[in-house]
Amino acid sequence: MSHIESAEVLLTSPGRNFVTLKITTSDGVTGLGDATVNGRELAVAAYLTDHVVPLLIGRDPANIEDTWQYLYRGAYWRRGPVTMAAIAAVDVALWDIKAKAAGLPLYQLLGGASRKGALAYGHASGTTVEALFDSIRNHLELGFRAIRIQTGVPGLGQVYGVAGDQRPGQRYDYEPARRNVVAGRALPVEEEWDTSAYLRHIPGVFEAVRHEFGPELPLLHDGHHRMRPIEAARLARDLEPYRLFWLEDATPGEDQDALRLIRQHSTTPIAIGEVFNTAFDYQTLITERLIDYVRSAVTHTGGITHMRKLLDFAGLYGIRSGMHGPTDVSPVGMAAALHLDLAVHNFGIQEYMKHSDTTLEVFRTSYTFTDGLLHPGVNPGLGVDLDEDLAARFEYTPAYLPINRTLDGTVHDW
Ligand code: CS2
Ligand code: MG
Repeated sequence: MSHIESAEVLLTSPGRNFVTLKITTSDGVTGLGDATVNGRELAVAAYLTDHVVPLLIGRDPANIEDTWQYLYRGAYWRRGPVTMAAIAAVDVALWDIKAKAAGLPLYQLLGGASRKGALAYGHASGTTVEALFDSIRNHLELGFRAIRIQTGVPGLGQVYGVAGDQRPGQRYDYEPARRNVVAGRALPVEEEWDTSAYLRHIPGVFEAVRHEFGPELPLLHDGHHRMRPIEAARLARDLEPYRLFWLEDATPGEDQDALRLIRQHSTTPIAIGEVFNTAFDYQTLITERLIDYVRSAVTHTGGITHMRKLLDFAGLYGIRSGMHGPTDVSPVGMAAALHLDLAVHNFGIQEYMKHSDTTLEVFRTSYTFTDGLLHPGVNPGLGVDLDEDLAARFEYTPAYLPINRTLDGTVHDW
């Protein structure tokens, strides 16, 4: 019987920090899993190294479900982003191994392809509406067929989701956790926020974009958990004329009941879940049909094994996938998402932002983006190789996501 011979936790920072688990079997097959939790990387690395890797050595790599249950149910202290990202990394690495051993791309083990490719949405943004238009045009030229739009808010400085204004053809990273050194210590950057100003501004932005780009382009928007339930309900209603593909994370993620209030007031489709980490976080939302899209990432939600269950559960209620895919999900996590996207019936859309050239030199991927559709490629396994020598040259650097404060200085959800 083949067994797990070693499992290594690799930290690298080719432009931003990533945590990768590499499992090697006694047959010499290797598998990769992404364990990156943006701004909290070392916590997952320590959980893996100190509490998970010692349990893996000697196990049969083929028994993925049993290993999942062993790490989840067997831990007593369950759930949470750190634990679930660690389990996800093990799970994805084992699926990578199983598919490589079978000589098949992973999606074939998940039931095969249900579509030609996964519709991707890109992030257009601008500090002004004019800059946003340029960014939308840029994304259309890059081939995107669905676009998320975010803008600056008059009177506020740096706002979430708005990269610097873009030049045509330019690739940009947005909101990486930032390194901000104050008196020798890395501290989070602080941003300011005013929900009333945001709510006054956004409907006009959508009106202008629909006027310029027409009614057909699928448009998405992210509220980044910043509104109170009644504010979110009002925004969802105000945006109805612009027929959004979705309004994402309108209210803080912990409060499942808040989504009920939005539903009572609006037919704008609702997406949530990038900060969730188990199917249990969705129980009320799915069974009461309070959302339309599940936003979890494979990396943060227990891997392929758990995401597949979550998506099958959502599918029973007509709810579709919209997996999280910012650049803080590594190319390994993105590849895992794409295999699931291709296989599940209730796929909706996939978030996609190309990683930097440096990241893609360290992680060599086989996925493609053509005519707005992503495809995981047909190489056996996940289709991602890690150049470990190159990875070792990019040392981990502490960085935080920003902290948010309202204009009177009160800490607000970022
Ligand atoms: C965002 C994320 O992609 C999204 O929709 O909300 O970029 C999120 O801010 C980051 O993943 C945080 O690390
Ligand atoms: Mg989001």
